[in-house]
Amino acid sequence: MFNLMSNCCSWVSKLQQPLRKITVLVVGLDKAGKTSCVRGMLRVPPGDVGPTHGCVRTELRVENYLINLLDMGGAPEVRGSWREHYGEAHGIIFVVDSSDRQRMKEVREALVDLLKHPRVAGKPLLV
Ligand SMILES: Nc1nc2c(ncn2[C@@H]2O[C@H](COP(=O)(O)OP(=O)(O)OP(=O)(O)O)[C@@H](O)[C@H]2O)c(=O)[nH]1
Ligand SMILES: [Mg+2]
Repeated sequence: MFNLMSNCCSWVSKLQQPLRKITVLVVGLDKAGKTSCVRGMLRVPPGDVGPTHGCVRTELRVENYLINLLDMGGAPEVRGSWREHYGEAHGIIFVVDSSDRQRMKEVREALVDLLKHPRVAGKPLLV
């Protein structure tokens, strides 16, 4: 009985908490699986996804968080545009296709480039 009351109180207090908005940037090489990961998080069936152009924004609600997911294109010629969003990102997901061993050097270069940016320093990073 005490547990039930305690669970109810914590549930009610969670409901009363204000919605917290955060922004998560999703980057990585082209065809790494960024859009597929985002679709997985949104519980959308995988399907056939083409290359992402620019920045695709979607919202995901997790408990009291409203997460603004920024899915970026990963082609070499558009990677420069990632940095336009480093400032607004609270955290970064760097997607790697670990089965694509031939591109590990390119992955390393893109990750090193990302990490040395001052607006990325100190922010949570999930690889
Ligand atoms: N076998 C397999 N295929 C996957 C997986 N994840 C993604 N794919 C396929 O790989 C291809 C590229 O996936 P995307 O999610 O579009 O990759 P992306 O990183 O968003 O690529 P860009 O938008 O071009 O930067 C698609 O054809 C997906 O269906 C996976 O876990 N396993
Ligand atoms: Mg994509």
